[in-house]
Amino acid sequence: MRSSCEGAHISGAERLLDFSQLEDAASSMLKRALNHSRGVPSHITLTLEQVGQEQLRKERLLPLSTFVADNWRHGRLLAVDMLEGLGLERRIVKNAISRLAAGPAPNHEVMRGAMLVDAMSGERLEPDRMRGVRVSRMDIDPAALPSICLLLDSLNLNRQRVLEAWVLASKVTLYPQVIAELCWSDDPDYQPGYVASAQNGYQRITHLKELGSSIGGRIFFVRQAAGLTSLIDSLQYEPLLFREPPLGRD
Ligand code: WAQ
Ligand code: MG
Repeated sequence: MRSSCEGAHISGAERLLDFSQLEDAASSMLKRALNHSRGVPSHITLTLEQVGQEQLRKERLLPLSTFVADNWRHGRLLAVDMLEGLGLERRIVKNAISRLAAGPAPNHEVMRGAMLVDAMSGERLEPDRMRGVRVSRMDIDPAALPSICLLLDSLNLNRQRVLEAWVLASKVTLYPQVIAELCWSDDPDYQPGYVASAQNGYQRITHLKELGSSIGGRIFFVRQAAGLTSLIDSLQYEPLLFREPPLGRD
């Protein structure tokens, strides 16, 4: 689903579901589009595409952890430190964050998809700078949903938003070209965000932006332009279902 108002992005969401769930999911997507803190849409698009079972890949969610930051400035410093700890250059990380915070699209609005940033040069790599790269075709494996909800319950995090971001980050960081993802929401009432990486998992940070700001987005730090087309293709089209994170860490 994606929704917009006079061309400006309001919200979006993607699912990967069995036929039997399509009606209910379409109805809840519509409800979601119509009741959003970023505003009332003038356009809503629902796209449904068939994916063959034989293409379906199953993987595990990233281990999840939460870091408390007193405020968004502290949270961003923490994020920069985490990204630097993954081998990224501090200057490149800070510059990418500034661009996200200023509104990543050329008109300084939010993008529908993510920024792709070359980890070596800091260069923006997404082919369409208005749109960004939108990750799709991922969900929780229905067989694993009850235990994943229990796990989130035990952490007091059983919310659709957390589940969806966790799934998205678990898909993005599966590809070896991606070193890390940084995200915070564009919803004015939601301050948490995360740094995700195959190395350190899904690391939530309780405050990554000021309350009331409608500027948010995602940055994928990638190894280099080589293989970029196939990476973007996989992010957009490879169907993936996720099961519980590996035991031993939470
Ligand atoms: N693919 C690429 N980029 C996306 C996608 C996607 N499927 N969905 C959203 N984005 C980008 C887009 O630029 C949005 O403006 C931005 O991310 C924010 O999207 O553990 O709610 O759906 O507490 O507002 C993270 C923390 C919440 C969750 C993220 O993002 C937690 C969130 P939102
Ligand atoms: Mg949003």
